[in-house]
Amino acid sequence: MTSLAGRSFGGIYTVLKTKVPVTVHEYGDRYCLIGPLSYKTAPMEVERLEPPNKEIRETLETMSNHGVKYLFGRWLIEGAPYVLLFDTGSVANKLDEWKGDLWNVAGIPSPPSDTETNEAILFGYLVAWFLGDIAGKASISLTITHSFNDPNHETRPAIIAHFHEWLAGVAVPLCKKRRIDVTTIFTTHATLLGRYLAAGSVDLYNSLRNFDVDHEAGKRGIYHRYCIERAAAHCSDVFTTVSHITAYESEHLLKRKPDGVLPNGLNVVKFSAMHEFQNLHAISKEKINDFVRGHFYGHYDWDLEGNTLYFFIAGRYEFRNKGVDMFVEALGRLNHRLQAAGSPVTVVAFIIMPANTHSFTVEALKGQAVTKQLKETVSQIQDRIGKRIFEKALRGHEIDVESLLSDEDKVLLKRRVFALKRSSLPPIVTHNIAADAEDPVLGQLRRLQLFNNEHDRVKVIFHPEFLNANNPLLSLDYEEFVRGCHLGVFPSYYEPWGYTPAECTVMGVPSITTNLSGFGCFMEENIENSEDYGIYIVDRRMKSIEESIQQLADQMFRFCSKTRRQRINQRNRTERLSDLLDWKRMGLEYIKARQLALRRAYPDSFDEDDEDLGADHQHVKIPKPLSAPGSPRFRGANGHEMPVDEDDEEEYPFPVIVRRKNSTREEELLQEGDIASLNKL
Ligand code: G6P
Ligand code: 1S3
Repeated sequence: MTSLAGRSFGGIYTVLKTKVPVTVHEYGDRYCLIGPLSYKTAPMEVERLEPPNKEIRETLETMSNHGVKYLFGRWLIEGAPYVLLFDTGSVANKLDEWKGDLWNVAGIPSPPSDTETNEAILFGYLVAWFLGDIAGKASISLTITHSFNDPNHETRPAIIAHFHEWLAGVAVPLCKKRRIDVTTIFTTHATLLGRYLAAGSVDLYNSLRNFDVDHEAGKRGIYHRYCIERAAAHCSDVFTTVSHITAYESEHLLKRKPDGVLPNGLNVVKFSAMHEFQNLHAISKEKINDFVRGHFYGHYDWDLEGNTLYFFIAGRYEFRNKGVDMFVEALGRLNHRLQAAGSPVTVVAFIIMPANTHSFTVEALKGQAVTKQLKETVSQIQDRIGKRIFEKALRGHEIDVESLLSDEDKVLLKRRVFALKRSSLPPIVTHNIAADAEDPVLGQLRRLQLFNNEHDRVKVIFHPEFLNANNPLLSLDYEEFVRGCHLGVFPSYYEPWGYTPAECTVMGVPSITTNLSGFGCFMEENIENSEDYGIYIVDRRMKSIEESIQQLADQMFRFCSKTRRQRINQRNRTERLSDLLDWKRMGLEYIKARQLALRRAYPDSFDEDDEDLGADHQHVKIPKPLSAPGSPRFRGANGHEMPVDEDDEEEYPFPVIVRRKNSTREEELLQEGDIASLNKL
């Protein structure tokens, strides 16, 4: 059974939603997700059903007799799992009683005014009530049966309750205190304190051992939340997190070393033909091109077809934690370097992060309107010219090119061209930002004078709203936009996992990440020379800030120096990594965690006493791709030589490298890069 916070907190929603198909594949209807009920979204997402299981029906009836409202049904997503959503508002009258109890049984305080914590308490008590009642029923049949090691051993039912994040964590200490017959797993996707500390000015990772955690949490007004998180970490049978970097952080900030790491996966949808994702890139890029033509009207004087690269950063607006500060700084340097090298390349860098705004700017809307008008006019004139040619040709007349454009057409065209003149530079932001003067992104763009001048080789567009295909400016969904871009740049400082570069990878879009992000570390551990596969990793751990910015600027510059052929080849390699991130593979770690939870709760049912989650077998990386003959170096307009990577040639399948003696089948497949077969093992 899985508990979830239900609302979308960053990528956690993605974890739970995308993991459903593999979990349903394993447990079928014995898998059920539990979350808080939102009357706004649930009717669209859940099909109401009578609980098919008698014990669940009885338990919910009892709860309902005590005033608890809930929705049981199927979550209408791939896998269609059962969900049980509790209306925390229906038990709001219990809040004081339960807060008092939480203090008495677990010593966890809760101030009156923190609504989020109050919600978490109500939800936690409802879940513990439900689990306690279900687990107490002698003939329970909604169970996750586990085949124990000994095939002759009588299988017995067990309930595994897996809790994600502190918001779902209150039930964990309650299960323990009440000795409810379930085994519990608690997964934290970040630590509360770590996120706060990182956003400040401390050197988080070098100071982790030294924080007075209670004091630091108290200073930030999150002591009570911290207590819930820490209690969940300590009271669970198995404690896990999403990456090694967050495991290290948890060990010092939550004072329990996680039993293992459960990295996040994705549902990888493979196209039947390899080139299809490349075609999608070209189609989506054309849509971005249209937007760019409109945005830069009057200043559009560069080669959009072959020499324009789209970079982007996207996510919640956390200036330092998500590394926007570093991205913008490095863009400033890239701009100078491209200019100095006389590069023909123009980079358009998008920052997609929601901020408080008062809608679109008039200038941004006008740009799209005047270009649209011009396009329509040209198309009408094209029609008229076509008719004229046809008529003349039909009558056997000579075609006089001069006369094809009528005087009216010429005037109309002139009017449209005049409308394209502008006295200002193309805007660096698409919306009116509420706190324009204090906005950190705008502040930094202004300080670096990244103003979209004609001589700038790096143009910037800050879009302070998430993307949507119905948006009048940039009419693309996020996925389409990512596909059309060339490079995602995510130089995060605090990133327990980081779905943005992972999503780029499965779409075959190269990206830049850091060795402070769970994803970056995972890729570093699994791939030799990850840059060859389009995964650039900035060292934010051992390098100074200045050195990291320089490294990021170098990586972007190197990317700009690639030929189209090299970019296409690199995208192919990036896309090949997607199997590595598939839940079919990542889900194996969840299976191990559940095994361990059962072993810990029911040790007598197991023969061995092997209590380990961390695989300590020899780790083999995906090797470097075959090196290919170097391509002719190309020179910038001023004759400077631009560096070119030696990765022109397609090389499929991945090279087979010499097998080591005694290597396991898994290692062999890894060495061959045959991740598809690896998943089937
Ligand atoms: C894909 C398409 C090609 C196109 C290329 C552009 O590979 O299949 O037809 O030429 O993208 O790549 P670029 O990196 O220049 O956007
Ligand atoms: C957290 O969400 P965030 O963006 O606040 O959980 C995500 C899912 O595990 C993870 O990808 C991300 O790094 C964390 O920070």
